[in-house]
Amino acid sequence: MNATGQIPDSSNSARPALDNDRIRGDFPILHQSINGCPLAYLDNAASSQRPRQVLDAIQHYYCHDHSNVHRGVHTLSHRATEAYEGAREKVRKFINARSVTEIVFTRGTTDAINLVADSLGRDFSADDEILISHMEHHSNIVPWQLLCEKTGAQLKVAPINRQGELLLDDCLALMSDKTRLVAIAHVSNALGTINPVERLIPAARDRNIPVLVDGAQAIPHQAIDVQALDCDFYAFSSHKMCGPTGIGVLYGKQQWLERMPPYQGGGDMILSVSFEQTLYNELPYRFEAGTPNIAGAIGLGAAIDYLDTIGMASIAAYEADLLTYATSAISELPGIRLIGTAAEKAGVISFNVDDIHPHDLGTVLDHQGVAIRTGHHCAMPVMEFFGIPGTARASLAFYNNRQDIDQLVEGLKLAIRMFQ
Ligand code: C6P
Repeated sequence: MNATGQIPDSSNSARPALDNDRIRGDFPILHQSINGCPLAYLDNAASSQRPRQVLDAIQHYYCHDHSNVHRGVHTLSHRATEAYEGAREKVRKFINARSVTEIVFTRGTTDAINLVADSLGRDFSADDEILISHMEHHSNIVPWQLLCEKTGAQLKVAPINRQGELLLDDCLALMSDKTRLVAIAHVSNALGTINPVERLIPAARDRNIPVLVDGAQAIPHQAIDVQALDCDFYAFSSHKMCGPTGIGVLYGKQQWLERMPPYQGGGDMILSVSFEQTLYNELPYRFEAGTPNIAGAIGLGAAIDYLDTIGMASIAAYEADLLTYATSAISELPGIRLIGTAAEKAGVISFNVDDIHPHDLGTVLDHQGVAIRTGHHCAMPVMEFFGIPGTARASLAFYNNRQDIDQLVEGLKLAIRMFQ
């Protein structure tokens, strides 16, 4: 899409190679009827679906290998530990981190960001500032507001334009000696905008400011190389990348994690405990207090294996083509207003239709078997910027196809007829 929201005609262009039929066969949940219609699942930004390979890995673990990790001398505990740490290595390789010591398992993106806010932010003061953007998810706003309440630090917000793009120069101008952290979404969940983190991070680096990238909506759609990005922290959730819920990752550069105090105390995060003194464990265990989500990590590892067999480059190319097709088809409908028309976009299409409430659109679509999300998408400041209560949002994954989009468009036509 270009900056004005015009979609080039791609109907005759060669379609990227990805065996969509075979891939769809891996996802049992897709093969069902909803309200008498085939399911068109277009709510992937909220949570993706899991292939059989991930379900099998979790079942195999519970049927054969389950025990607690890092604790037992018996065979099952060894197996569980090996599988759990094997998953950590898969994550390391997937994002090209230097070392597994930089991979902390969390409950998800929200938990990862809260970890950084609680731990890195512990010595922030009233002289300090945290810089975010106007398009952040609440998970990358509220933890910083809580930190500001606790420490007196100030939250600065970089502006966006009417296309939903970050105003990079304004963002850079907000960086100062007071800025202790920049925290920014790689991809906006409400708009689909891909932020120019490759340009923002070096600029922050020049000013010695660490950067946390909220990668929740980027990691399912493109290859991520944290060393090439040179970000200080990268947070993401497994459930948006075909893995289980309740598990996610905080990547943190070793130099930062080493300096950060633990944020939760308990088992496994210690080397020794006495009433006089407790010695904390090494990285990354220092940040993983208590019995972790072992099956979740193993499922995430299986999801990574699965994505690797398809290839993130193929996924990105396939989804870009589908996004162009979908945006073009939706744009042609009467009364459509696209919210988020950035030049660089991932597979999210947010829109409104005349004054039809997004929830009404979502309900009519559900009756047609089409699952989308409606509302503010946990990004209320974005909605306020555009002067709307919410949007209808269709979000894509590599297992979607043009039939899903056609079903969405037919459902929207019906809704438009009903509410006219
Ligand atoms: N966005 C959506 O429908 P958790 O809930 O911790 O897995 O992810 C939080 C989160 C953080 N940042 C971004 C950019 C996100 O999109 C999300 C989750 C979902 O858009 C659920 S609200």
